[in-house]
Amino acid sequence: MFNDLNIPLLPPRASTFASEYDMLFWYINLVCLIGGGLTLATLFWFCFRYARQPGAKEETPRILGSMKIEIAWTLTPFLFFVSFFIWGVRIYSDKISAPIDAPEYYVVGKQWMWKIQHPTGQREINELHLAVDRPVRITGTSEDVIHDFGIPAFRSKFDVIPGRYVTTWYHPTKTGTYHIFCDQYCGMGHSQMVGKVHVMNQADYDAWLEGTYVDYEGKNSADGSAAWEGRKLFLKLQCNACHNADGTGRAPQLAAIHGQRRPLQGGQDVLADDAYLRDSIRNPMAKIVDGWKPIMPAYTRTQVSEEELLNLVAYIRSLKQATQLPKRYEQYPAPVGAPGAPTAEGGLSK
Ligand code: HEC
Ligand SMILES: [Cu+2]
Repeated sequence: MFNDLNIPLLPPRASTFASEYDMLFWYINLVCLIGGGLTLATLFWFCFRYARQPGAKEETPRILGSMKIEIAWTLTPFLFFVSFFIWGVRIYSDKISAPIDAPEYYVVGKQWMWKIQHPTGQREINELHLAVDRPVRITGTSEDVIHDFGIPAFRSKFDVIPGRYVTTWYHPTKTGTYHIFCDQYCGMGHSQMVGKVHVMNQADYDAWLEGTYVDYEGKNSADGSAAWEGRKLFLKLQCNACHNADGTGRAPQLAAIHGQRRPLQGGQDVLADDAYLRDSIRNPMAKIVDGWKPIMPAYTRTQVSEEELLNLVAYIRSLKQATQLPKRYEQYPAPVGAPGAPTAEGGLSK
């Protein structure tokens, strides 16, 4: 009933809980409003109706209680309160029992950020990517004090408590980007302990998992994705000594070549699909890009395993613009949280 009413006072409804939760919210509000209104109206009416009339006797009549009225005004609110309780328990028990096959995501609260780990290994900070219409289980804990992981658009919040696992679940129903808040005051940086949840369609989410969905806000691939592994390898094998972002390299710039036709020496061209990228690394001499010298070493199976090669290809596929390529002398940065590594707040960790 309330679903098609767009009341901007409320956050968007993006999970299966949202409409049921809102109905209960409005029901409680309506009952309280009507109950309070009736009490107030009666009060005013009595003030006028039973006001002392001029010339009336000094004494007021002594009236003893009425059982009927007592029962009516005790039982009526009681029944309403019980209805709040039953409805509330129904939603609550639904909220704490995740579907058995829902994949599990981990959330760790820490002064003052949210660390999130996907069941497939990807990690993110202050961001959570989810696929639409796929229920997920969320297990949360805290590294220091009590925080509370709240997503208003899902009508969901739960305390994350040091030394304990707390579980809830979501079934996102609408693609979009919504707020994550810390809903429990947790110290100085509490107001900055916020984030975003991105509900994507399945194809975008799969690309995000792989690390090739990077064009929104120009961000890099997800930590832990295939493309992210590929980037590490790219730096480790020093592919950036020749292929780099500066345009000073001795090799073609690799951004946005996937899916394009590449001109080859001898006048032919070839579609740069996954197989071509793979061959270009295993056996660079076979197809030389027009205008470049055949100086690229072949990377054999002992240097780059098939799995690593997949990651390299995913990385090249994820490159949509040249600025995403590393600099010529860039080294792989230490992971977040490691000694000397940049922290989410921008300083250096100890
Ligand atoms: C010594 C310099 C050098 C190094 C190191 C090097 N490459 Fe290359 N690479 C080249 C040159 C030059 C070409 C263009 C000529 C050719 O096709 O062989 C090329 C071509 C390519 C192509 C085809 C590009 C196109 O435009 O179609 C890919 C993909 C590629 N390299 C990936 C890699 C990867 C991945 C690594 C690291 C494992 C790497 N290269 C290391 C010099 C290098
Ligand atoms: Cu907090």
